[in-house]
Amino acid sequence: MPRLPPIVYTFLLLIWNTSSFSLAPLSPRMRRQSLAASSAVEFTKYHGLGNDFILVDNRDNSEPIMSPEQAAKMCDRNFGVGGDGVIFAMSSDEGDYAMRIYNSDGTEPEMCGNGIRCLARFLVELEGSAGSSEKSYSISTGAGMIKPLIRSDGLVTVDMGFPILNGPDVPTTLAPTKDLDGGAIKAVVDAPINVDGTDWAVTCVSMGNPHAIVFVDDIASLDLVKVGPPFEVHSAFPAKINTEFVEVASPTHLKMKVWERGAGPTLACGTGACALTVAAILAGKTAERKCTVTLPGGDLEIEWRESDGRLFMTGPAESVFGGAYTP
Ligand code: ZDR
Repeated sequence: MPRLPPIVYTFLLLIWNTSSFSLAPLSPRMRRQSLAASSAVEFTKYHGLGNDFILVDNRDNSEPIMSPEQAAKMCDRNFGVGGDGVIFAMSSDEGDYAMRIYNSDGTEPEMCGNGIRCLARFLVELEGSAGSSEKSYSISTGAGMIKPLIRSDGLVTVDMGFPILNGPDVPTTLAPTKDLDGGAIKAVVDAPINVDGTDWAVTCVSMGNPHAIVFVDDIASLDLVKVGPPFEVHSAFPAKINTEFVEVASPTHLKMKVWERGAGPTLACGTGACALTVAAILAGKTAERKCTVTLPGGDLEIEWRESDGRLFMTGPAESVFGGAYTP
């Protein structure tokens, strides 16, 4: 090999030392070795309809191996890996696994619908059991036990459990407008709210994490970046709020834009798609229990099952790349 001038070696060394992560098409085994050598955090990047997450194998630790601040830095799209959140695959006594997630601002939500589809695909990869057969998991989350099923066509159907409709439990301080279950549940449906000087009507639904749903006539003309932020921090939502703006295109087709708590405008929101389907039924916008929800990043199929009230979400989850990141 020809000798290179010393300046070239210095330059190469400098690049090696200053790069905070490397894109690595490495096998999981090779990546494990490089983690041990450098104490970098291995990750795999996934997305569900463009709602993108950094997945970390955290099965050997009872707490996430990164702090919320480190996760927020890792999510930075210019100075880090880039993502709407970091998801930690944890071991669990109650379910097959547990999920913890930090939003891109470092806050910790209870649940993430798109993220749990990604987590299911990540677990199959970690277990080395990827194949064409179906695979289901029970995952312990801040919103209870959630059950994703990887179908043989690669899509993931998630049993998202039951929506929480009692206003104070969402939580919201807005006055309830609708009695459900013979008055046992006081729901906030199409309730008036003034946000930053504009009057809106909101329906509030929790999927473990809180959502406010606003029906609009024309989603295309909505200025999300202007109207989203003041909803997130409105005093009617003590835990802050994810806000979905929804146009009813037909009884079985709902179009949405989302401003997420702790993450801003994302391309998709699984818990939000479930929450808005429930809201559309409660607010009398549709009587259909099965709807296609079109999000900026693509479509999810949502069913609010009539027989038992459970919600099911079906959509894709794709792995994009893996690497090692030095916090
Ligand atoms: C909306 C979400 N991306 C999903 O797919 O369900 C969840 C992320 C968490 C959300 N930002 C929150 O509740 O703080």
